[in-house]
Amino acid sequence: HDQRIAWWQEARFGMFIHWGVYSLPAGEWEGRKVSGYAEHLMRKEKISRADYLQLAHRFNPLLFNAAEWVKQAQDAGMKYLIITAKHHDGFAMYDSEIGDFTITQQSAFKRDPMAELAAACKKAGLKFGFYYSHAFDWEHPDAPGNDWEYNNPGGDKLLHGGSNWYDVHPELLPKAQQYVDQKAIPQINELLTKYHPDILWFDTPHKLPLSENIRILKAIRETDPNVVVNGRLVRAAGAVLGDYRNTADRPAEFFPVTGNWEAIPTTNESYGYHQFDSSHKPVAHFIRLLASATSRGGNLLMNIGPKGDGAFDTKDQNILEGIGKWMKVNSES
Ligand code: JFZ
Repeated sequence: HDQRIAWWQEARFGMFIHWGVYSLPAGEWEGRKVSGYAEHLMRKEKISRADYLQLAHRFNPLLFNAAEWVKQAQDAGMKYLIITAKHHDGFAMYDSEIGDFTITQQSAFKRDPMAELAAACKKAGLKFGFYYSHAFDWEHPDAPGNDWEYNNPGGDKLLHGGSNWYDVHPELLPKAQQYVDQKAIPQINELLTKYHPDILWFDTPHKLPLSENIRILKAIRETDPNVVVNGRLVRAAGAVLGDYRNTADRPAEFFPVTGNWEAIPTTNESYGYHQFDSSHKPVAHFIRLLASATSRGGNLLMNIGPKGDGAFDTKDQNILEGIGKWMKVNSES
């Protein structure tokens, strides 16, 4: 563990990127604004797998340029980059051979942006990794979370016992296990063996029972004992079984002062690009967070949401540039 996490402890500042099919509608559905997290559009609007695929077919981010993204991260002083290889919608933003819900098979773009980013990061000496939604998967017929099309447990409804569904309805567990065996573990193995990421970032562990999360962690360690794993893969009675723990996006006053930890503030109120959310915080806010995190021994993984055309939002860009200017003035080298 100590060796595995050494680079991460030095890194201090990283770029978190939420980018997917949802970046195209960007908080709008059937002519209406959809507030909150833009990356939750499929769940909020109860969009069917077939309708979501229509969006995927239109996804064609021709302005995407991996080297340019990496440059913007490094110019802001960031030392690592983590991007959504698969968010809760279940759509693989890389060339996956598991299933057909993938960017290479379904989008007009056809390219593999994760491969391009992995290569660009490696070339530039930026640590690189993936966000992978291991629990929530709204396209897979057996996975937790989709209660509008499949009536699966783990969704919004209190049907099946809400977030403790596996305690209330253990008979539904084999279905979720089937998803873990058929999609989650094989895709995580693909990501590890095809792209050799430095870090994997997981989320919403409460959608699966502890035993499933531990099974996934074991599979990861078997495939690649050196990959750093965040604290939101397995959470058991306050304990963290990953390499470090994550805080919620809270004010600096509540940052921890001990252990390995990471905060994940986003520039506005959404992680994925939201065309109607202009609540971006000023540059000074992020510099303060960074100073506070660093002084308490933690890392700041600042999120931005690139647009559906592959360009960064100018509001995000301005924040990154502002931080970069401060970094330049205040760094020794
Ligand atoms: C989750 C996701 O649902 C969201 O789309 C995004 O990916 C974000 C980074 O993670 O949302 C969360 C999860 C946990 C907390 C807040 C938002 N939390 O612990 O406060």
